[in-house]
Amino acid sequence: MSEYSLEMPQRACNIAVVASEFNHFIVQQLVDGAYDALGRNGVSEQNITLVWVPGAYELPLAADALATSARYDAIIALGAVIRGGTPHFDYVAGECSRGIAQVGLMHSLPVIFGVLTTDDVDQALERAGSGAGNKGFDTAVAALQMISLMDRLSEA
Ligand code: INI
Repeated sequence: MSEYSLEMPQRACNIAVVASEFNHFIVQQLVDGAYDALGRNGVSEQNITLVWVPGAYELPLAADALATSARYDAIIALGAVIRGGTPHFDYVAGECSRGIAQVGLMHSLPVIFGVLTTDDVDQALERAGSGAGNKGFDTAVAALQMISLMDRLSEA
């Protein structure tokens, strides 16, 4: 029987973070959380590239360009889509999540979904806090775990 548990990579990793400017006051906290997790797990800031896009809808295209460059072991997409009174939320959140998944599958690369989709600002702030309650932190841990898994699966 083989089992692949969640582990951290045993090598230097290059990470791209793509973040949306829309709702910047929340997304900046997700970015800070991601940097915190990466730093705690031995990724130096020299090995992190941060790219800003206007809104969550633009995240997949930028992620695709970063993946095409073949310079990164994982891409972390961060954003905050907050429900308003119109169907706009559904289009932005839906296309963003679909596109991010597609980029990962097209490039066989961990492209991690760190986009908050919430009913209001308070729900978003709860998920962008310091320490354990920060989705950016969690997504960076997931990115590293996926890099390790992809390394081990490609060696198997
Ligand atoms: N973009 C977001 O990242 N979050 C939102 O909540 C949001 N809302 O609510 O409209 C949003 N819209 C902008 C969108 O992502 C694109 O940047 C824009 O439509 C241009 O393509």
